[in-house]
Amino acid sequence: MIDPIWNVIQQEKVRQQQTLQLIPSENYASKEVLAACGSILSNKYAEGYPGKRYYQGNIHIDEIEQLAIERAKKLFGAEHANVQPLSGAPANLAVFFALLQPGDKIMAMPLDHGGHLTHGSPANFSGKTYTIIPYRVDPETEQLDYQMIRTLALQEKPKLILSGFTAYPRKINFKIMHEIAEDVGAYSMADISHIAGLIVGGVHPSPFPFTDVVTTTTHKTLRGPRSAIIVSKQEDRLHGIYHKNSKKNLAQRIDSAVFPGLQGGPHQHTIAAKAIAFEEALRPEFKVYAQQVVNNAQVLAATLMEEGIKLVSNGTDTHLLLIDLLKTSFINKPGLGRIAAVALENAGIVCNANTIPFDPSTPFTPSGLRLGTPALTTRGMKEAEMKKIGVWISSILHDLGNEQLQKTICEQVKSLCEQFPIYDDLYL
Ligand code: DSN
Repeated sequence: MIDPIWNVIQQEKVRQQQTLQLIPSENYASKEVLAACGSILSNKYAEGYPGKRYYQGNIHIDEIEQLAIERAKKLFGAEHANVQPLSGAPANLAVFFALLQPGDKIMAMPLDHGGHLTHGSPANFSGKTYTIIPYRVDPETEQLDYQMIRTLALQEKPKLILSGFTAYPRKINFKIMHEIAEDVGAYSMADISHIAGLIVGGVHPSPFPFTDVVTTTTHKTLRGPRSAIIVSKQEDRLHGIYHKNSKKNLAQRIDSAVFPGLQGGPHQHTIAAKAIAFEEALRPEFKVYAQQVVNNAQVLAATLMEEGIKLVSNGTDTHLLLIDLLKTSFINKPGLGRIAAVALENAGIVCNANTIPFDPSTPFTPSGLRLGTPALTTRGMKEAEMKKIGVWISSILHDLGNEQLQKTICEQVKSLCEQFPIYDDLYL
C-alpha cells in the first residue's frame, strides 16, 4: 500500500506550482539540494567535527562537512564557519550561549518592528533568559535611526548588539552597527537570514569583515535547504573584558556552544545540501538572480503604491515589502492583515499577515501584509509579471469580501503559473 503521505506531498507539489509564492522567507531549492536532503547521508551519526568524531565511519561525512565549511567561508568572506546549526533559532541560541550569561543585556529590534522571535520576544527563550533593550524604527521614516541606536547603546551598555531583521524592507548599515558595538564594549551580531542571498549576490552590503558573529538560515534568499550556519571572526575582540578565564577564541566558543553545548548528531544530509547550495550561490548567475529579486520587489512596490497602497518606509531596497493596511486610505482600519492574507490566498496569491511598526493590533491579527520576490524570481518571473501581480493584489484589497473576484483572479494566477514551472521532472 502506498503511504497516503505521498499523495499529500503530490498535492503540495501542485499547490506550489499553481500558486504565487510571495512569502519573503520562502524559495525553491534546486533539485540537487533536495536530492541531498533525501539522501542516505541521513542514516549517519557524526557527533563532533571533521577529524574529531565520537562515532566511526565518518570518512566521507568529514569530507562533505569540510567542503561545506570552506564554501561557507568563501561565500561570506568569513574567518570561521560552523555549518551544524539545525535552523535559525538554534543558531541564534548558540551565539547567545557562547557569548552571554543569563541576565546579560542584548540590544535588539522587537518583533512588531521587524525583529525575529529569537531576538528577545518575551515569549521566546531569548526574552526569558536575557535582559532585552529594544530599539525601534523612527516613527516618521519607519527606518533605522543610527543616532538613536547609538544614544541608547551608550546609555544601556549592552553586551551584544543584534541587527538583521525579518520584516525590514531597507538596507542595514552593518558597519555603523559594529562601530556602535565597539564604542560601548559590546559584541556585534547580525542575523542575515532574510538577506543572505542578497549579500552574497552583491546587492546588499555585507556584515563582514567587521561584524563579530553572523547567523543565517540557508533557505530564504540563499535558496538552500531548510537549515542555518554561523559565520564569525576567529578571535574574540573583547577577550580582555569578557571570558578572561577562557582559553577558547570566539570561533572555538561558538563551536562548543553548538556541539556539545546545544546539539547532538548533526544532520549530515542537510550539511551536504548546504554545501551544494553554497556552490550554486558562488556562481556568477546567482548575482543576476539577486539583482532580479530586488528589481522585482521594487517594481511590485511601485505598482502597489501607484494603486494607492501604503508601504512601510514607502518602498524597498531588498527582496521584501510591507503593506500598511492601516495607513492605506481605502482600508484605514487596524487588524485586517489576516483577513487580507486569506482573501489573497483564495486568489492563489500566498503571502503572510504581519505586524507593522507601532501596530495597534496583535501579532495574530496584525495590520500589515509581508510580501517578497525570492521565490517568484527563482521561477523566472520578471518586471512584467510583478506589475500584473501588483494590480491583482490591489483589486483584491479594494474589495476584500468579493469571493467571485478572488475566484476569477485565481484562474488567471493558475495560467500565469503554468508558464513558469518550478520543477520539470521532480521525483516527488
Ligand atoms: N519564519 C521566518 C520568516 O518568515 O521570516 C523567520 O524565522
